[in-house]
Amino acid sequence: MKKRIIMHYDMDAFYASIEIRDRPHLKGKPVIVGTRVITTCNYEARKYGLHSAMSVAEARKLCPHGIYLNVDKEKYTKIAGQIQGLVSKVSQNIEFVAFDEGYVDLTDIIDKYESYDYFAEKFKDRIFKHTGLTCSVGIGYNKLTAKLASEVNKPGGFYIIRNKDEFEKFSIDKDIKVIPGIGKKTQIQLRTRGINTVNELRDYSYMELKSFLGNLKAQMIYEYCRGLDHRKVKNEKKYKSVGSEITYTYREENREAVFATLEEILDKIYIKLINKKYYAKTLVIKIKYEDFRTISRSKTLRDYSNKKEDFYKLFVEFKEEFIMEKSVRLAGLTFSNIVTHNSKQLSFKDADSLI
Ligand code: TTP
Ligand code: MG
Repeated sequence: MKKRIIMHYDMDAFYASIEIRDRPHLKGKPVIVGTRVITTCNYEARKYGLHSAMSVAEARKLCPHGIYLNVDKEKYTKIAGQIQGLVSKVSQNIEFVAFDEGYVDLTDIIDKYESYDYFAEKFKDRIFKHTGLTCSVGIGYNKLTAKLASEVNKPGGFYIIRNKDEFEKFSIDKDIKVIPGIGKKTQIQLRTRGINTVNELRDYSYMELKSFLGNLKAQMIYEYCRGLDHRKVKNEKKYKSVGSEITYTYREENREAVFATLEEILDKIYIKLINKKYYAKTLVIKIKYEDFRTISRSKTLRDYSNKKEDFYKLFVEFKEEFIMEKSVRLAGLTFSNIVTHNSKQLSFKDADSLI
């Protein structure tokens, strides 16, 4: 099997960086985003011991001169969608694991670049050029090593773990908590047995780990501490869309009637979009004529939206521009280019590389 090359990227202090980008006078100051609890804070604020999930009240005590901002999730969602769009132009073999991070399987495309370093730099430059935001990048031979690598030179840097030997060197003195799956509870179970570093963990056989961690956890940790990880980058080829269409039992000749139907469809699919907490960017119209010729046209907003009036505007443009050549047997509308509000995946077109 061909050796896999996986990249992990993670935006730096994501919400805080967006706010600073949009208000440049905040640059260099400790910036905290959160109402009651900190969602994130920039690296200046972290110097005061502030971190995600800390209460804002406590943060204000530690860092009274910090700039405290409310969360503008709608804005962050749009930018997350923009970033995911950029990433999906690198490859279709991508998996978005959170709002601001994801994996890209580079196995089949990395040869086009002169080196891993070059790719990592180019990727970061591209994100910065288009969004004004920095990210950290890790390249590894599986998801585990890519993820660990992206944390090494955070914020703004990159790191590469090329093979098992490099992983062993990299992890030799690392605390066990760097290994995914070793949370607070598992840390206690391990530390009480004197296991504090990844290297010490490697001294334990699978059977020994199993005796106190259980089968599943033991297997995962046994493999991870050796740099083994077989998880695939879950390809998000399936484009999300929300749409509906009707087939007339007769052939509709009246243009107004077709658009009246389409307007009802728009109402219907808009409700679906909202119920799913999706944001969309593109509206697609599909018409099948009596001779079965099918045409589709799309219109795209500048930004992701969940506002009825934005989509209605696109609909009105369709209505004004559309020339109905013949009577119609089917009419439909679809939202595409969708991003979910609460993170994760989406769907974007154009797969071609590059950076
Ligand atoms: P993270 O990637 O965990 O953090 P970050 O991007 O702010 O900082 P880092 O440089 O360490 O990567 O999370 C991404 C965004 O998700 C973050 O900006 C805010 C949001 N978030 C929450 O809303 N609640 C949380 O508990 C965490 C951890 C993040
Ligand atoms: Mg981040």
